[in-house]
Amino acid sequence: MSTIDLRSDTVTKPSKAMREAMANAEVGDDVFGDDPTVNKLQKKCAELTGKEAALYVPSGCMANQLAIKAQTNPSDEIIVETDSHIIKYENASPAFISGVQVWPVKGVNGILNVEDVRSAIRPDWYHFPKTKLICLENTHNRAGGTIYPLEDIRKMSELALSENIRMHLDGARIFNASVETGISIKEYASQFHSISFCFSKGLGAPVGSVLCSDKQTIQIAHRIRKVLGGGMRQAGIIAAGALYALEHNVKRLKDDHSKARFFADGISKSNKVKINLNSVQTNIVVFNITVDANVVKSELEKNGVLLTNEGTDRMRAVFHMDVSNEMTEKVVKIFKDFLKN
Ligand code: TLP
Repeated sequence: MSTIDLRSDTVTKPSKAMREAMANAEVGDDVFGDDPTVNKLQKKCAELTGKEAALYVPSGCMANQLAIKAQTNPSDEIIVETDSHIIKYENASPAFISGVQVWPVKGVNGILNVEDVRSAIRPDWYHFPKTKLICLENTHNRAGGTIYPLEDIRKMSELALSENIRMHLDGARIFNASVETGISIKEYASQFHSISFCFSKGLGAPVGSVLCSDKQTIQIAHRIRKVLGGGMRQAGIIAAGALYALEHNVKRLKDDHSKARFFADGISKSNKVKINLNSVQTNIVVFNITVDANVVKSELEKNGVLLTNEGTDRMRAVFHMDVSNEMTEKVVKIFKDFLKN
């Protein structure tokens, strides 16, 4: 029985063609700045986002944390959506690495209300930290892959500009947003001082993320990457996978969105599932369930289907290139059969 792994789009394995591109990559020592493939990737990402410079890093967490560290000082404050990856899944790194305080603001489906953010910005007073950075997430993972509307982003960046606050986008899955809306990566990135995105999620590369910003911010991030032990040597091998992903795996993300939609529609027919179908906008499906999610998870596992749960009533299924349409149909059937009993 083959496994259908819906735990994350991070589980994708490099295709044969991607592996070939990786095997044939020209390499050098990237800590000396000598790796031609890493340099090519960084140049391409800077162009793609319309930023001055880019830095290839091992993970999305590192990209976010470098962005925070490079744009704040210890004792500053950053505003981040309550359910964001930065708050939920990065081990309080803003406190640990940057010495900043995170001020969480609750959004709806991951989207922040500009007025809520306005009231969270600290007035200039010696008792208060300085608000230095606003971080948004697009698509929003925990909200179920929701797309941050460009109009809302624009309003936020106008506010940030007027308050002299910088803006960072955790764009781990920005390509999912871009293929779905038709809005270019450059257009999204233009509203932010820095943007990070991942090659190792829906794009199907085995390792790596990138941080794009102005030259000065990237220079600082480069030093901090070294501090954190993130300097990589012949990284061209993995960067070649990332380049391959940008060339071949972007448009196809739409297929993942269709599979997610098919799955969501299918399971929504069960009265044991509570799902907001409007939140299913890309490749992630987050839903509530009235049966103990731990039980659902282990029963599905027996049928070769892997999902994740948070607590006893919330589950997540993520669609990606290693899950075919047939597999998706099979999962819906297994799921419905299980819930019937
Ligand atoms: N998300 C992972 C887990 O960490 C939850 C997943 O399976 O979805 N930003 C966002 C929005 C992310 O979803 C993730 C990873 C990251 C950053 C961090 O990327 P990595 O795992 O490369 O450090």
